[in-house]
Amino acid sequence: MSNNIESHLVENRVFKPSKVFAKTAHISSLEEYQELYRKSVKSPERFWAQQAAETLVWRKKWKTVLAWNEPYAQWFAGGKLNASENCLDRHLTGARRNKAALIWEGEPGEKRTLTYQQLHREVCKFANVLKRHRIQKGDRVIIYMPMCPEAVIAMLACARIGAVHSVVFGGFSAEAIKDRINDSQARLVVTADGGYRRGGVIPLKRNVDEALKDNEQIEKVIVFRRAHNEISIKEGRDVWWHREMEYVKADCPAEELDAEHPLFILYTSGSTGKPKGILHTTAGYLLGTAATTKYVFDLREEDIYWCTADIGWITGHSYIVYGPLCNGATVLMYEGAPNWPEQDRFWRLIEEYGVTIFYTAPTAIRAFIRWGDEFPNRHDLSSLRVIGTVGEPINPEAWMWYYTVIGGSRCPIVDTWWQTETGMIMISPVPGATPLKPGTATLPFFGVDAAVVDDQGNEVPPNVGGKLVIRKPWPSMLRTIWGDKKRYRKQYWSEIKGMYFSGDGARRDKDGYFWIVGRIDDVLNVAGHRLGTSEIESALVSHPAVAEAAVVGRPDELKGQAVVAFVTLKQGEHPGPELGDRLRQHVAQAIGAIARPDDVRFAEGLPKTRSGKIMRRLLKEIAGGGQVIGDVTSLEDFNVLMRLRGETKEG
Ligand code: 7RM
Repeated sequence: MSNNIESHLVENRVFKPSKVFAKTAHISSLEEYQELYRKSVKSPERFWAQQAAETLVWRKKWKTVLAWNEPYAQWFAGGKLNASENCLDRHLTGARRNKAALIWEGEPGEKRTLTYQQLHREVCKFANVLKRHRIQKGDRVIIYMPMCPEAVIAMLACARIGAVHSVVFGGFSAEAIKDRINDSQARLVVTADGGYRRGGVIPLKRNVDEALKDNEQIEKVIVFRRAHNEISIKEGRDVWWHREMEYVKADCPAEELDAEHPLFILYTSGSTGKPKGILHTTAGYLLGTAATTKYVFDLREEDIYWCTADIGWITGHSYIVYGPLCNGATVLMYEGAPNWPEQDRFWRLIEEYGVTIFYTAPTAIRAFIRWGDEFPNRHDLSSLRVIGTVGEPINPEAWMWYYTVIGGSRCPIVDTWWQTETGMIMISPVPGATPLKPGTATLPFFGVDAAVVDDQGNEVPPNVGGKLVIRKPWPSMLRTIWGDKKRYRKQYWSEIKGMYFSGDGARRDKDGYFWIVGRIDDVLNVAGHRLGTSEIESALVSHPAVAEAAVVGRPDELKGQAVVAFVTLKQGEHPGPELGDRLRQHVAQAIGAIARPDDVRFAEGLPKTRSGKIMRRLLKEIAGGGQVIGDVTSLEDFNVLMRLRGETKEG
């Protein structure tokens, strides 16, 4: 069994759903979840067909639920619908017409609310703007916008006419825009003059200008005026959003589209070089995101729902736009940074708007912990009823903090595991039903046949690590990598025969709960023991001095790999050899001597992607004493990398 990833960290805390919560929840007991789950994976097609009939509005019903020709899936073939109609028009016939769809706050403090009717009107108008510029069904449109309602309007306007949007995160550079324009062969870019972040203005239009140097392919750039910063306008190419909106009618019937019509391409940085354009299609994606939004967040008509992700990330697509709006929810959207003007901005927003559902990332939670409890403690957070996390494993100590300080020991935490590729949440508690344990995403969503397997595809016994796979197709799965079928098959469908391989390592405990141990590529091999990164990191974070930790392997003659830990400390803690020794000891005690770090290196920050994931690949290159040679375009803060390179060993 030496091939398997070992697991040594034990977590015994369990939090059962409260009776009060369960009473009104969509799914109100573990038995109910289990029964529904069992049926749903026994015949997923029946489950999803029933959901599709309940959840979506169709122009024409499908003929076949699933046509599966591995690795290509077609869901609801023969069916016709429109995603924008499902998110807007369907809500206009009753009381929801005047319900807030989007409540927006800009970083400087402006406030706007758009009802479903108002949002519908804006989307129709902007769809007509796109049509005026000869954008048609199937054309690709790049959206490079700040977090403001117009970003959502642009996405839904594309969906309305069958154009394929590709949102580029507003923090990405000109280089990244250029790559994505080239790969998608887009003809039009929607952007803004600028957007606010931590008191400054990000010059979005300037980045677009740079990306478009020597570019012949882009015919039009539509510029939304947000920050009033100075920009240059290229005659004939660049037009103002507000001017364009003056010329068009508010009437734009939604195109009737095939269930499998492409909805969007979203680029994710692969581990090497070229970004992958993940393609999602209409019906299956919408169904997966809508159903999970309803059950995982236990969504109700009166909720104020806030997901803090950027719209340029899959979490923004699925859980700010398509999932919530398809359900007719009220979505809060905030433009800026959590620490502007002070570190209590998020808590201020929750109090002011009475947010009931809050969804954020472990990286943010670890930052909140570092900043201190005084910031959330200044505010009344009692409106919250469900809180969630996504993006990385959440360390049990961070989970406990989130549970008590933010959730008031009252709100279930939904730790949601999924990927850009999966489109929807795949493994997560269902609040009201699933007993929670700090650090695990718990159990699969209905219709999701997730498993932990060895290299031959056999399920491994409880508490043995292996590869996290999905054994049956699901509606919101990616359909391909844009323009690269070969890579699609190789990356996801070749590792283990007949199964989708996620790239993650995991184990299941005796209750069947999934514990993500990290990316398979990051697994360490120490003297013949295969160790996932997340347990060692969690052990470090459980020390009171530690804010954040990342563990990587360094080549070692004796052991194969030595364990190197990069650690950032909480405010007021001081780095030094003595603390380094204490941390090494702490890990040995929590997990065992095999996991004791050989080096502890203190850092001011860790290199992260824009969505907050620690980039262990870079740390590995630094720990090995080598050059950082890989792709760094997705790195959030280049200075962090520079500082780390200059760091001397302290532990
Ligand atoms: C939604 C998103 C996907 C990768 C995935 C994991 C990691 C995400 C969790 C998690 C542990 C979680 N899409 N990941 N959620 N690991 N627990 N709840 O993040 O494409 O950007 O990343 O993120 O490694 O494979 S993503």
